[in-house]
Amino acid sequence: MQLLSNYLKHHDTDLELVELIDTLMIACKEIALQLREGALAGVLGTSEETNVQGETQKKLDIIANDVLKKVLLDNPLVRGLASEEEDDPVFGNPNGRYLVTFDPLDGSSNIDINVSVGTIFSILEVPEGATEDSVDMFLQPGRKQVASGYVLYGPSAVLTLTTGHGVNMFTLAHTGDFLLTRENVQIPTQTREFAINMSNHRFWEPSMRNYIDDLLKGVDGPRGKNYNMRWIASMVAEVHRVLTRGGIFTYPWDSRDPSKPGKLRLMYEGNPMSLLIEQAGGISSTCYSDILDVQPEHIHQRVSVALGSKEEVEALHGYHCE
Ligand code: AHM
Ligand code: MG
Repeated sequence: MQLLSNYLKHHDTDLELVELIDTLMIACKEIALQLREGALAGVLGTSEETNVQGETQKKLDIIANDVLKKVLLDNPLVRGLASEEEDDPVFGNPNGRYLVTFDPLDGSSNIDINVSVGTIFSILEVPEGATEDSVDMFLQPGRKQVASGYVLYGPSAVLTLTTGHGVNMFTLAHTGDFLLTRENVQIPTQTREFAINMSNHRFWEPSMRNYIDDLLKGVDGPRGKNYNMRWIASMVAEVHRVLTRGGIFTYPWDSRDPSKPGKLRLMYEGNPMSLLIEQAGGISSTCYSDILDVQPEHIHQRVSVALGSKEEVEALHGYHCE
């Protein structure tokens, strides 16, 4: 079995990018250890803090954010980072080549019930001529990402990574190394499995309601198949399932807060997951067009998400683009 860094080097990955990914994994191993200890380390429960989006932070949201921030800022390759848990970007070496955005602990409502969570990350290059540190340098469409991935902290810790040449999975071994366990992941083009928070049904657009209602009609409905449903409330775990056995995952716009395009965040969740899904042969969409083409206007911008098996996302498009 191949070590993460050896695998990347053997596949002609830029050596500085390999070093940056190794740095990210130092932080993720530390987060995995803290999660494993759970109540023993006193890390469960809620802090007194709220983040920039007004959400209450779990203690582990803050710990994971601090670990990532410290480890990344120690690496001179890092010009700046932006986190779901920070109000503003944080800048490092003015000559650094890379920008990193991350959701330190996605699905953190699952921490206290001991269900899977994950770290999601996206790597961009500093645009040419960006002499002044500014938030603007982060506002690049997802297609510009040079790498993205997540570490799922489940029964095992699994890194799923793309550097723009397919998707590979690496499992954290007891030695502390990430070892290649799945190469060139491909999402099945068809599926009978969907994931959506059904309790928001009454708040969706009519097109989304029609699509889901037709799935529920099963073999006698227009889609002609019986569908199964899953909802883990952890995007990392849902995307991991989609990459492993196919499916469609969606968190669409809803009318609970009409001013926001969706719940999930473009720079920390939408873009990194979309690159993985496209690299594995799936589609990742706002329900109307590719997420990777969205031009970000704000660092904490939200986005409507529908991703997964190619033919299923195309069917969903049919309902939205009639
Ligand atoms: P978080 O980044 O604050 O954890 O929020 C994102 C999570 C996703 O992982 C998941 O898909 C969604 O929120 C679950 O939302 P809901 O609470 O509506 O089930
Ligand atoms: Mg999240």
